[in-house]
Amino acid sequence: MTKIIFASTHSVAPQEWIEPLQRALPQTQIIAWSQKAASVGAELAITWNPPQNLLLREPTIKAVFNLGAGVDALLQLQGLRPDTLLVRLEDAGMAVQMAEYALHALLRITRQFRDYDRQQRLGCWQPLSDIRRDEWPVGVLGLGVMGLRVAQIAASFEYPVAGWSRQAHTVHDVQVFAGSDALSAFLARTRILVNTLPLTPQTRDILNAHTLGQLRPQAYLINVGRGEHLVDEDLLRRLDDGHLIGATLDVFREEPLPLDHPFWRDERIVITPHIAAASLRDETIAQMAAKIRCYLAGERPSGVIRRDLNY
Ligand code: OXD
Repeated sequence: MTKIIFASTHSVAPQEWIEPLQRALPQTQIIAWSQKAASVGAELAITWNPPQNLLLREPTIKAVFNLGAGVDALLQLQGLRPDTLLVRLEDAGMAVQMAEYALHALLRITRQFRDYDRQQRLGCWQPLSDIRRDEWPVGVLGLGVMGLRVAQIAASFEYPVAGWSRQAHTVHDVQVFAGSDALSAFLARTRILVNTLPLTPQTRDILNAHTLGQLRPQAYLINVGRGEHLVDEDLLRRLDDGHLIGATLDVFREEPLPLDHPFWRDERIVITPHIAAASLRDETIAQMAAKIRCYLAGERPSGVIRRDLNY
């Protein structure tokens, strides 16, 4: 019987995941990771932000199935071999949440709800200027499942939308900029920047004083990728010099965001605790079980990470 280790440093109640997974995969034995236990001889792992020593303690693991879309934590596992298969969650209800989150942040700025909140506190009845969509070009960094959905929802609300991705492709109503040579042109036409990129050595620190400074004046940042994409001090610098008017951040270099971090007290920044797109339990379990069944049948599941690209 195939042994699968379930290792999630985020799950307070792993049994809530293990029991339905076990029902969906009766031909396997799913065992909860315990930091103190000895190796169980697992062949597969189901993980979310797993402990760093997972693969050192379970060297027989051949494939790791990730309960989220971003696999940056898996790529940092000690003892990761080039032939270990890494499989990520695909959409499973996350893309619509991501689009909803980005749209909410976008509308809050462009429809001036932030200003109406302030006015209400002052008892002030004052219609502000009408929206001009051409003044709010939206740019989405990354056109994977999440980025595409964000770009499409913004386009459906008639904002001018562009996307930046590694490879050129055609997306209805979205101007696509491809490759590093096109990044400056993409940034120069963008005022609302939404980051949905995967975290790789190439994208780490991509949101820095230089790139943020290339955006249109009075720009706004929405970061739903990873905290390590953003150089925190550079965002504050660009807010202080007025080039950016604000930011909505869902992800941070350190999570939970430390209480003494300046972002907490900055009125220009909206903070949420990494909730933009949650892995919904039922959808996630159904998809993961299907991928594992496919793998056990000797086939290649979808969502395998290309190790040359790190996503
Ligand atoms: C993910 C996430 O990668 O929620 O799925 O951050």
